[in-house]
Amino acid sequence: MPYLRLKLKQVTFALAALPLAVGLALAEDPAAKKGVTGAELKYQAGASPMAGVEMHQNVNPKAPAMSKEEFTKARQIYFERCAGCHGVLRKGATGKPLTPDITLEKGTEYLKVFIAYGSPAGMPNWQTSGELTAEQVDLMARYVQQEPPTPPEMGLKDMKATWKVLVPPEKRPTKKMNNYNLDNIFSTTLRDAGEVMLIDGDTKKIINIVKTGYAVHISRMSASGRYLFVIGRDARLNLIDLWMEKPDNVAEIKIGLEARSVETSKAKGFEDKYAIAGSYWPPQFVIMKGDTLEPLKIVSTRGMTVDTQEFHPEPRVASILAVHDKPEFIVNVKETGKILLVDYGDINALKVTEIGAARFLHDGGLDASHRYFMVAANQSNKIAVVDTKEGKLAGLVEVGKIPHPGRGANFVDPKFGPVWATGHLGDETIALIGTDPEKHKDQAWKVVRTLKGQGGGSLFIKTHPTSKNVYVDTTLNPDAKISQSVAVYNVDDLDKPYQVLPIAEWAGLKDDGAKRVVQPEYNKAGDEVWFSVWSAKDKESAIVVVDDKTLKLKTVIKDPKLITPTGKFNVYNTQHDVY
Ligand code: DHE
Repeated sequence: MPYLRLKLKQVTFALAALPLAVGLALAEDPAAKKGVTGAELKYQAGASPMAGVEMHQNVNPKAPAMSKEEFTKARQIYFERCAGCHGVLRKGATGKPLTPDITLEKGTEYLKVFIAYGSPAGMPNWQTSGELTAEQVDLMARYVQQEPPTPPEMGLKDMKATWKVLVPPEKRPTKKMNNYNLDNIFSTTLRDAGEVMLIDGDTKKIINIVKTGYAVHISRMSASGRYLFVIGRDARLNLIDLWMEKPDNVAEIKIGLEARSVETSKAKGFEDKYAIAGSYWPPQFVIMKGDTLEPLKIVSTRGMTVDTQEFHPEPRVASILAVHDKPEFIVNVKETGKILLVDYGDINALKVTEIGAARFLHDGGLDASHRYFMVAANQSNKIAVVDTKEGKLAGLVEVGKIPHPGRGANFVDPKFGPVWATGHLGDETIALIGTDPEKHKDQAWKVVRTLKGQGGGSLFIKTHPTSKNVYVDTTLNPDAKISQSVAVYNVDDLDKPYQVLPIAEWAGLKDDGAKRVVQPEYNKAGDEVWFSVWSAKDKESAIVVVDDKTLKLKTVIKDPKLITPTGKFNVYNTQHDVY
């Protein structure tokens, strides 16, 4: 079969991120469809950084003809707008499959109408919303009848070719060379700048701005609290040494083409020894040396889905968490709905326990005892609970629509005992799940209480063991008043209505950006909560610090370099899974 080899120059990712930004800025909810909110659509359809990657492309002789130039254009649009829902190989994820066996039968005219007007099941109305022109819709209708182009795989040799040790371990400090209180540093994502800002939590001063991958997703800490790991959406992983006079990069590697997760070995005897990162493409995870990022072992996640037991060619790696008291990583595989307990005690004889949960696994965290891991299966509206001691599923809890906990929030419900809570993307509820099978057996792995929040579009919920408050953001709510504020609940009186804190207003920003309030994060002491006020990259953003006791504004962190702050990761809380 003839094929074209397409080459595209790297497009700037700021452009790729546009659909999300545009969607979030809308005051009403024009994308909303029956049963699917605009927030969900825009969130799931996040742009992939693979628009500029060289790919192998077969030409399907049965499909309408396309020039090489048209292929290139269409592929770019596909990865920026469509791949998040329909998958890289178009086998379907939250969106329907779009492989030629299906699309050729539908034909160009049908597909054009579908793309232009959308569908009640959730397909956006790309043309009537003004996001694509009639010409682009025609292009996409022809493109999806062609074979999906295949992005390259990435093996050890390819990874090693991207691997750089900037400061070898023997040239690094042998003790801490600065006076920072490392435990209270916040690694803050500057999403559209491709950097993290290290902020001193005590003085609120900037320590350093470190170059990283694009649109950093998360930061995680090594067991000792010395090394900080930062993963970009473009799968670039950076290792930062906090012992340096000015903490900075000491190693980096590209572990794939697109990624969201990284974690480090926490078990006794394995402190700082390994790092693990999971990728969306290729669908695999890699275990690396903790102090250099040298890749050691790559494991594919391709395989059968948990329910229909059909082969899935691109099951993406979602969240990864380290178990604290044994050498195990919990790897959550999105499309197959499987949770892998990866025993790294001997990485040459890796033992992987596969736990069937539900589709599509996304984000999660540990309960307060650190024995149970709770993860959102977002398209099944469930939270899967893994007992890490027994290595098995402890429960599959029915919750609200599209749970989205971040790492969740652990506190004690006055009536039902210890609970872990999640907010939802698709409705306004907050589900409290009992997590104490010893003393509160009847409540364990059940929703014991449902709180009503400000609205849907919630991404993150947070509390701290020393706090009496639980904060719930509503970042993706189409109503600006709601997306720019947070709800606070008092854990001692959960029947009391929530209080609303006007975080974006407190930021006092000079221009009228989207000012989405996202991801509460506590300081080490648990007496301050930090919120990002996230506007577009050419608008002013800020971090608002709230006094947790008084619920009053404590301070606002602003800086011209504080561009598009999203996640913030307090060193101590991240290192010890305190939330
Ligand atoms: Fe995230 C966590 C994936 C969109 C900010 N996000 C995670 C995790 C995954 C994930 C798998 C858990 C990592 C872990 O714990 O190991 N996120 C995805 C997506 O696939 C999605 C839906 C679409 C996309 O294309 O990326 C997506 N995420 C977003 C955003 O739009 C956010 C708000 C800003 C951004 O970066 O683009 C965003 N995600 C975050 C943050 C966390 C996160 C801040 C960590 C929260 C925490 O407290 O742990």
